[in-house]
Amino acid sequence: MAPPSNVHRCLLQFDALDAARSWTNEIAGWPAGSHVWGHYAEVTDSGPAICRTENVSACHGGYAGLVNGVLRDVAAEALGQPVTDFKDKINYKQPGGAGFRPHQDVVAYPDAGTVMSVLVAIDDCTRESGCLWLADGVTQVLATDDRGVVREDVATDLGWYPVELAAGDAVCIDGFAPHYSDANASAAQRRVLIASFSASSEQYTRKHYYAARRAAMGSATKRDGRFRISTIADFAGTEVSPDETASESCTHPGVGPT
Ligand SMILES: O=C(O)CCC(=O)C(=O)O
Repeated sequence: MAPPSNVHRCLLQFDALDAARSWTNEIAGWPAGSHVWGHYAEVTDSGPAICRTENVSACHGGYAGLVNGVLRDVAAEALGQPVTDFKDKINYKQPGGAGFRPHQDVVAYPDAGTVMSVLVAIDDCTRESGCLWLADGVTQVLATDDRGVVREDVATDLGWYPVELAAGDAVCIDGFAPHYSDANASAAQRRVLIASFSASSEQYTRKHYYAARRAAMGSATKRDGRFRISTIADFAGTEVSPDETASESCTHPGVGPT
């Protein structure tokens, strides 16, 4: 069967993939609470495990170059117009790490208009390790439940397909495309970088997104007292609330412009 047209096989190869792996190891080693935008852990059966670093490219030149280079080109081609990056993150999904409930990125990203995300596999993403599942053909916002994820009865009726990726492959996720993933039931880590872009004409910037994200997450936490790693409750795991978080500037090694 031909791969779906939104999949780019071997986008990163050889040295480029080795570099992304080594950058990811470097970033994973940042101390808890040292990154202003969030460097999060979750509870697993074998103890706390790193699950996400937000806004990686703000502090990492290698990833900043990748996001603003080949990933931007891929997103622009998918949208058929110039794009501007506004977000990126690494999801680590360690063995036993949780998955993500069905959601649409346009709902999760406050004030966003046109969204195209590019997910790059740093490790193999298989059904066992919790690859992405996508549903095509959705062009509007779907009904959500009180957690902001697609309502269960609506999600059940969608035509889901798994997107298994080898390390270095990438998949484009349109802002309306519902997606979810399962927990990592394998013994290997399943790390991905996801960079998100909007149409340049909309002038939706990284600064705007991260300020809106912070405000949305702050007011949600004030309401329910729960620490969270996302604006909506798409993450199916249990987040670990860090003892302290750098609030003005990052304190981890290798800090670039913040
Ligand atoms: O990493 C995954 O499996 C899913 C990612 C995702 O949907 C998200 O981070 O919003």
